[in-house]
Amino acid sequence: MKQLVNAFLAIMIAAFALMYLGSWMNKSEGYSGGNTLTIYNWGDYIDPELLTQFQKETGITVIYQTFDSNEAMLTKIEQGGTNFDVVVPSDYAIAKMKEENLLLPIDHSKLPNLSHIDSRFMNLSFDEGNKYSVPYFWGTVGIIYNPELTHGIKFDSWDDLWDSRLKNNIMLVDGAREIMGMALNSLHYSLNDRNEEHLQEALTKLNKLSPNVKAIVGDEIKMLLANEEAAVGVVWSGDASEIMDENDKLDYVVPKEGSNVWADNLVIPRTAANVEGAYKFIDFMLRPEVAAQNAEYVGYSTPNKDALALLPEDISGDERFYPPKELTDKLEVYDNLGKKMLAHYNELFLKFKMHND
Ligand code: N2P
Repeated sequence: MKQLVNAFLAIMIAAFALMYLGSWMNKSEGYSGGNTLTIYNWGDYIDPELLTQFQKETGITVIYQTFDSNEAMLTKIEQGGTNFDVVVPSDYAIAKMKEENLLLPIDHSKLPNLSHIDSRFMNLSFDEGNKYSVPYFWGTVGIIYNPELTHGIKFDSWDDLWDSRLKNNIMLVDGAREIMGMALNSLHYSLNDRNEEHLQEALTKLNKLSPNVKAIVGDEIKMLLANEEAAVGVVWSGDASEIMDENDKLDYVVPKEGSNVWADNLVIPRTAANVEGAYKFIDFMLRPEVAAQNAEYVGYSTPNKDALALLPEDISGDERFYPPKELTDKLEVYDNLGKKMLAHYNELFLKFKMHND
């Protein structure tokens, strides 16, 4: 028994010593625990070198967490108990967060580098005057395909995906809005349609796609398509550009029935713990050299005009990933459908996913 008590005491002493050492080490960095910045971003959506550079320049320690859909991010922030300093939602998610009073207004005077953003990407309907959000990346949703494996199909229409020759050969991005939107667009409805009959029609049509669907996947979709695990994918434009960097046989199109044009922006949640740090980080990401390096690394399209000017012509001149305004004006932005309708879209997408299992 005595031995047991001694062992217990030894463990307690060791634990206290470790706790003391931990707090001493924090202090010895010269910053209190407050000098950290917590970022919540999509997976594969930043060049990690830039985080290192930011930490070196500012002495701020970055804590970095990722999500793979707006829905997952929204659920987490709506639940409360988080203290992210910078988050990267898409357009409709920003509208929803504004409505729910989850965001801090942005003081433009603290962001001198905001002047580098192309006016085309400022003042968009989800956040007029950019009161709460700062452009980060933008793009479309479309079809990536391998011409050698797809029987000469052009993929200029969403309906091409239902071609029976593509059996078990398509991968879909795991996003409720993206896949419901694709089905609605294929039926010539808006990707923001709220009509129950149209939504059920979209689900029925999606279920008919199941024989062709090999998998519904997150960020791994890039690796899988580059390795030719499937001949076709429905993906975000920037993922397509990354895949095509790995495997130049592939091509990317936005089908003629229309699709989604989206904008991901940096925001500061109301519960942020380090607002000054958040401004420093956002302004850092807006620097043309930083934004250009980031765009080259992640493969997505930058809204930063002075960064674009720094990119090689084969990137900035590629209209598949930098479509002109006349073209994107014909595409749709996701509306904030409201809590109930968004949940309904999620539920229909889940039904389709279960149909695929
Ligand atoms: C990056 C995801 C991009 C999100 N992995 C498109 N809104």
